[in-house]
Amino acid sequence: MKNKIIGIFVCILLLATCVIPVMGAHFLNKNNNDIRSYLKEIKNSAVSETPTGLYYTYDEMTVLLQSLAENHSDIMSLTSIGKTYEGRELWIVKLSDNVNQEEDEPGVLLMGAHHGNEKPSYEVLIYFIKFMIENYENNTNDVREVINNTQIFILPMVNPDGVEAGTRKNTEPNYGPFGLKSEVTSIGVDVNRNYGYKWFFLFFFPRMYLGSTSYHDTSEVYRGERPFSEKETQAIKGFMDTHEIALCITYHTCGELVMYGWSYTTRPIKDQALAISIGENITRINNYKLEPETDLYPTLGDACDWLYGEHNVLAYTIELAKTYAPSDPKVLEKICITHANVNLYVCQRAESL
Ligand code: 0X9
Ligand code: ZN
Repeated sequence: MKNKIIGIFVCILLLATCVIPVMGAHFLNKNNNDIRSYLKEIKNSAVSETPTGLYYTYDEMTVLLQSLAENHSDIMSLTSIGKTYEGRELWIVKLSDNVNQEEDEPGVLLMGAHHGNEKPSYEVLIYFIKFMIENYENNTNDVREVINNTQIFILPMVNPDGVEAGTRKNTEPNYGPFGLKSEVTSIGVDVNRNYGYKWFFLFFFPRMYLGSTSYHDTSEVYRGERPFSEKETQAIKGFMDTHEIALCITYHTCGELVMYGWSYTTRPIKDQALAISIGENITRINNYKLEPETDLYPTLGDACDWLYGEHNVLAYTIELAKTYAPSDPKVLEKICITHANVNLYVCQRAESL
């Protein structure tokens, strides 16, 4: 009996080791009231409707970013960090003084639209780029200071193919789970399940992540054939290999939440106190609820876990808005203004990390 148990245990171990590789502030020295009046001090640019509607399309965003980069080349650069399955460039904006040099200044990464059907998540970032440029030129002190002392990297659309298709997932065809089928079985991977940190935990703890990530390619939370199987996550991996980032916000919709810590476990991160303190200051600006990532649900392969686990980046998920894509321009404008100030705070806070 004892030998049988040992035998089973050895088999499980062997299976695991063989199968897996194959599957394979200075700002917030201010108190609350100061923050409110500080927000009023910042000049806000208006959300303007694009020719085709309230939200930018990928092409409209491309034209805008190219023209901003051309006209403000002293503080803004525009680079592509890769191409999507459908051939769209993954645009990353850098805002900083000496923008073409990699300086010894803290880096902040802001990302939107991991999920293509969550339009406010990129809209807030397009707005932020315009807000920073406008206020830099108007000599707004806080903005100038941040541009001069940090390096801000903004990837408004992580998943532009999904944005154009109006889908959560990207649009690359799947060939069954693990790509083992010879014909196309479904479309798309949830890009926010494809990062390589603890990705294999699903194999060990399937019940814990039931419904929040999946082997099944037809699922809305399909995690892909292997870690970093997707062009979007590969591009971000390549970017992170060559840049120093201290703080990150990745925007989603919806739920009005600011989330910190691990997604794969309820255990605290080693910088828990710092994560909560910065998170509290963010929620003082946007009045959202602060909670651990796992309160929404535990999951695997999301951007924040990988950024913190692999690169020590203090990373937050912000779920914007009450609905996926508000249609009232006033509602969207308020979200954009508020989160321009959230982003500004995060950049200022990065200076003293
Ligand atoms: O599931 C996601 O990727 C995000 N939520 S959404 O409704 N926009 O799909 C949350 C990602 C952060 N991870 C956890 N909170 N576990
Ligand atoms: Zn999302």
